[in-house]
Amino acid sequence: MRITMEEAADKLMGAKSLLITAHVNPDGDAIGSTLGLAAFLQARGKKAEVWIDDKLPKNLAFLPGYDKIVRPQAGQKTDAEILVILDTSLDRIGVVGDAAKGLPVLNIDHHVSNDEKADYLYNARRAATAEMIFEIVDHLGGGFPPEIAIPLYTGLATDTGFFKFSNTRPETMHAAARLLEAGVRPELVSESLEEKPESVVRGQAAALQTMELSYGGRVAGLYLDKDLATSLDTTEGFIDFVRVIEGVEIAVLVKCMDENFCRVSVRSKGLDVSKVAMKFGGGGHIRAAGFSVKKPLAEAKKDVLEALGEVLK
Ligand SMILES: [Mn+2]
Repeated sequence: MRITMEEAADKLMGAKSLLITAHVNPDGDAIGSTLGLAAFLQARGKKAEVWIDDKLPKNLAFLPGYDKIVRPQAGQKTDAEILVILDTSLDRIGVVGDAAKGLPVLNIDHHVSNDEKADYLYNARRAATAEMIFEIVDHLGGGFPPEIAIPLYTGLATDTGFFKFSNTRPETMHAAARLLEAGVRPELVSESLEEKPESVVRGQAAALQTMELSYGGRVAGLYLDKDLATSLDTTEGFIDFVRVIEGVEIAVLVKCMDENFCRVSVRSKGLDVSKVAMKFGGGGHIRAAGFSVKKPLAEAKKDVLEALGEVLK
């Protein structure tokens, strides 16, 4: 059942003990909104625990409350009265769903794709779930001490690419401004989020060495062989290094995890690359797609470039 912000606030205030969770593979908004809400409820004298069924990103360790997040074991049970799911539907919370079986579910989420299976769903077009929590906390009053303000600001900042993406509305900036007034230091948040181990920066440099332009500069690619690909902790964001090159219409990352197994990501600025993914048995959207090719790097690269050539026609 869909409910309003005021009704969601009532549900939160009506419980003495709450279990709060968010999606697996958690991001800044998932962690920021859960920690901000938990801190608010604790300040109101409630028992509020955060359980997330996954490893947490290290670059969020600066958030107050991060250390208290529980990664539940399979079979672990909660004694909370209500399960509060943030930033996702019920389908992406891992074992927390089993731990809270039988409990009423309050779902607060800004994704339009929400499956609406929760008992109570507050869903609204907002830049981040953190923006929805900001509104609830503001509605209920009590201000924004650091343990609430810093996580909520982080959720807003990460889901909007630091207020760059099209989901950044005037209301988003107003909420962020209120959090700055409450004392959030934006430079400390961004410095913490952007910090990387030396190995990651060296990995980026090595990956960039493989950059090649094709089709007169309309396609830019990074082609990582097994040695390089398996030495990297992450390749998140690598494709954006080449996507921004002037004149590039399609960016591609080919990453061979084995002699005969390459993962491929493709991003376009408008051309439909989902067709290419489909051809190789993968999937995705018009501007972003992924698939794998069971061939060595040189052959996988040739096949992928050939298929991209069709898209450029
Ligand atoms: Mn979000």
